[in-house]
Amino acid sequence: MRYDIIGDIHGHVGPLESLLGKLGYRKRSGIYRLDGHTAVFLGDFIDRGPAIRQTLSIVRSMVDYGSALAVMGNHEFNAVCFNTSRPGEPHRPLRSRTDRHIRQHIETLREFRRYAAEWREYLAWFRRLPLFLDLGTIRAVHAAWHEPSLDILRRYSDSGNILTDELLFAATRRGSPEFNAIQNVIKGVEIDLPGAATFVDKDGNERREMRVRWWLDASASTYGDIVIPSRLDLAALPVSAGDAVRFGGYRDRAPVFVGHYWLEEKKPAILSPKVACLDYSVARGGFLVAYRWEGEEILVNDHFVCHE
Ligand SMILES: [Mn+2]
Repeated sequence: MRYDIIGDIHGHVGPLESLLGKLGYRKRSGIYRLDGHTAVFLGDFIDRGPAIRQTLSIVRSMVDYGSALAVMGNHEFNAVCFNTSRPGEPHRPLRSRTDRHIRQHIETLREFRRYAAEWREYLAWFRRLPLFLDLGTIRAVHAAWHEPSLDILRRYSDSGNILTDELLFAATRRGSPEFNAIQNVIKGVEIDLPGAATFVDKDGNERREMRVRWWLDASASTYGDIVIPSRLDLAALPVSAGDAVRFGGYRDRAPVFVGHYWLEEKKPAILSPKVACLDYSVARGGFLVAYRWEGEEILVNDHFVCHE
């Protein structure tokens, strides 16, 4: 089986159809497919973009038909939490409705304003998306293949790593092992910045945690080496012993594909011989990117395909 792994779409249906076409998928009876190939979507179908309903319709029809697989992104997880309350507390959604959370989700809410039943159906479908996929020959997860976290999630479901009610409620209690596991796997492994250092994220929010390059093999020596994105003012700052940031790297046989990191390079490149990120910021003027996997254990740069 060949896999075509596809990064974060965020409602950009034009690039999605153009990329599927470029990969050779054709619409038959309304569903994109290509014999001998399975598409693997890495999550983050919704929010930000101009055509979220159409994007969901294409992705879901392919998954239902069997021409694609999909994992859950942090935007789908957040949508489930935004629209679900704890039992007995109907007015307290699992994700608080702050301005920041509404802003992140507003395009989806707008598009589905007049399609409430359809939106509820998609929320139920999100709940059935695996949190990560181990296909034997390759692995797919939205942000990080972090074994200790995956082990925590595996306890909840022996049938595909689904967000069960029990896991959902545990994972939305800040500080619980399940909360941290979901954070690591679908939002990215983060560290606190040293001292009073902060940075401003792409939405203009000031943060004091940063995502780290979990796939790195060597133990890192400066914060500039380990954080995403690289920051000049952190580049020379040595990692403190107290932080004890050590990277086991990723060395398993099966390559891992992730989305999530809003990469900005004009030419996609592997992160390591075993890890590739396919999020090249289509929702910010970048590209929708796929990787055509043909059986290789060591990933290669000429297997990336851009939507234009
Ligand atoms: Mn994401």
